[in-house]
Amino acid sequence: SLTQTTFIAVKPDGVNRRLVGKIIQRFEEKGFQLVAMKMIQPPRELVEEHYAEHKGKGFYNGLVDYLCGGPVVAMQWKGKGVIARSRAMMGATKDAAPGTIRGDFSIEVGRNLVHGSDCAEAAEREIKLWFGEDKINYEDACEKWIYE
Ligand code: YYY
Ligand code: MG
Repeated sequence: SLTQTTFIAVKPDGVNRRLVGKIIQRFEEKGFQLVAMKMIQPPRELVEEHYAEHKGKGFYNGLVDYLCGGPVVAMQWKGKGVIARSRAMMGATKDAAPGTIRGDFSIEVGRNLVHGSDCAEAAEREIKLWFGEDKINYEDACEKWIYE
């Protein structure tokens, strides 16, 4: 539905490589609506909670170090099917296809630039974790040109 909202984050490699603008532009051009955004150097506990599902895996500690290793641009994007559609736009976790954000701008799985919630439950959990209630519900003035 139109009211679906997802959590998207540009990871520290994306910020340091000056790709924040390009990544935001992809979601803007698609027609999704930006409803919250902040830059944060995330505390370790936040990242551990965010990636709790991966705790104990071989890549977990490196993953947490990577996310904590610089600023993250945390965002909420709203739109029809935004959770699945933004995942498709990001590309697969490993060996993402050309044309996707990861496929066009990254090589390694551990430097894959962006995070996006993988289902509605994850989106709700991640938004609460990173933003609490903080978002702006403003009228989308071009909605009728994006949706039938
Ligand atoms: O949701 P997504 O980011 O595409 O992948 P996940 O399977 O949730 O893994 C989270 C994160 O962990 C991934 O973006 C990179 C890293 N990672 C890794 O470094 N090595 C792996 N074999 C799998 C995942
Ligand atoms: Mg994931």
